[in-house]
This record gives sequence, C-alpha cells and structure tokens, in this order.
Amino acid sequence: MNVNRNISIIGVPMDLGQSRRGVDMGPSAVRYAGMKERLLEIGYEVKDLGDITVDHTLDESEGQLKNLNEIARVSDELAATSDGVIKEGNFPLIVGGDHSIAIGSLAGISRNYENLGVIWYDAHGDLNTPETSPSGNIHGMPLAASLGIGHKRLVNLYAEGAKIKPENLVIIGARSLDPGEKELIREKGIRVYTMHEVDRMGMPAVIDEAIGYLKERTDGLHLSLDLDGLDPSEAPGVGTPVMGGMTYRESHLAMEMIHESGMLTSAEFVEVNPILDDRNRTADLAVGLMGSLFGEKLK
Ligand code: 6HN
Ligand code: MN
Ligand code: MN
Ligand code: MN
Repeated sequence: MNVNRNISIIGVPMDLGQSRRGVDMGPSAVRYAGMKERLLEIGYEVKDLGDITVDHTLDESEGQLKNLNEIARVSDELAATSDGVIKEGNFPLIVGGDHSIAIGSLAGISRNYENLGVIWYDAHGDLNTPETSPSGNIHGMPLAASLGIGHKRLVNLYAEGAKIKPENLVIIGARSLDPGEKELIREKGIRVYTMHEVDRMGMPAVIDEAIGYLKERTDGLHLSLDLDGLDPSEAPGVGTPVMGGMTYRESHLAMEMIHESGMLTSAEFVEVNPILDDRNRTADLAVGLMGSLFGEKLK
C-alpha cells in the first residue's frame, strides 16, 4: 500500500554515538541477512547507495558530548543524502549504526514536509541533552536535538533549529527513561506509549491510536526503529538492552499496521550490533521486520 515503489538504501556505519564497539558493522550484517533481496521479492525497485564514510579513528569530545565533531560531520552528509533521495522521488531506507544517525536522517527528511510525523520504536526516549545525559553518548540525544533542544552543533545541523514538532511525535516501547527525559516529555506533552500502555492496551490499539493521532496532523511519516525496542531475548545484538520489551509478534504486527496505513514515507533501522549478536539473529529480525513494513504477504 506504500505509494512509493522505489527504495534507496543508505548505510551509516556509525559507532561513535555510544560505547560498545561493533554497531558500525550493522549495515553489513543487515545486508548479509538479505535486505535488498527481500525488498526486491516484494516487488520494489531497490537501489543500494552504499555506506556513508565514518572515521572511527577520531576520539574528540566536547565537554559532555563524545565524538561530537565526527558525528556532526556524518550527520550532515546523511542529511544531504536522504534529502536528495526524497527529491529524486525515492523512499529513503537508512540502516545504522547507532541511533545518533537519526539527527542526520531527520534533518534531511524533514526538509520535505511541513509536519513530518515520527514513530520512535525504542526502549529509550533518546531525549537527553548534554546537561541531562548520564553517559555523554549522543545516541541518547537524537530526538531532543531534532526537537531543537541540546548542543547547537546538533540542533542547527543542515538547517537552523528544530526539525520536528513535539506534537508530531509518538514514542512506542519506552521502558528506560532518564529523569531529564521524563521532564521533557511532560513539558512538551509528547505522546509516549511505554511498555505499560503496550501491555495494557495491546499493540493493535496502540498502533491504531498512534496512526489516527498522526494522520490528523502530519504530511509524512518516518519510522525510526531501534532494535532494542524489542525484548533482548529476541534481539540480543544491541548495545543497550533493556528487559521487558516488545515481542517478535507484536513488532511484526506493528510493522504490518504501519504498512496498511499507507502513510509511511521513510524509515530507519538502528543499533544492530553483530559482535553482540547470536549468529546474526538480530540482523535477520531487522530484515524480517522490513518485510512486514513494506507489505510482504503472508498468504
Ligand atoms: N539508544 N538513556 C541512555 C543514555 O545514555 O542517554 C541510553 C540511551 C540509549 C540510546 O539506545 O539509542
Ligand atoms: Mn569503530
Ligand atoms: Mn534509540
Ligand atoms: Mn534504545
């Protein structure tokens, strides 16, 4: 039901936004798991644009922010690349790398919409600022930066100021929020379905409600899927696992329902770390979820 049948894959082998090595191999692992073939089989035109170059030798920190310079440089390139993909009329499918890359994807993608909607499928809120971050890891900050809050290098990346609006954002699966993130959620009135709501309402009601809410106010929809949104028993290859996550079945259903909405205009899959994985299981899972997101038929 996605209108756009032309997918452009962008790999971003970024590992500077967090502290576990190996997540830079995420794009390779996901390609190895058959991403392109899977999408071709469903009937899409698929172009793999290859990887954006990341210099892993750098280790420059600015105050509380680890590796700020290289992350900002890569994000800027990713922003230009994803913006270009949309301007060519194609669907950007971005594969990480750690979640700091979302700063770049949202900066580039949001240029093309008045009100870009975002579904953030994650155990975490990624709403920290240099002041509230417990770790200094930029992968915990991309949503705050995209909302215009945080270090000016990240906030003003590719274009000045906020890239998305708090009312156009829905977070699903949160179960590890830092105190500053909770405060920001309250202050901005961000819609969050924590695991409590997922358990209580059930995934179908969560997605129905989220889609209904976003449909009224947005003109594009980006899915940012952090594999740690799923339970670590099903997605072990992630750097910051949190128990009590969404299941394989709930996640496939969520992807199928997002597909059925016909609203999806871009997507990213992040935090696959093959070094921490069990025989590429998490990359296989990511590719399976892409199948559902892009409308693979069960019968
Ligand atoms: N992710 N809230 C923690 C931090 O360091 O800011 C963890 C962030 C995890 C980020 O998984 O994309
Ligand atoms: Mn590295
Ligand atoms: Mn995340
Ligand atoms: Mn996470």
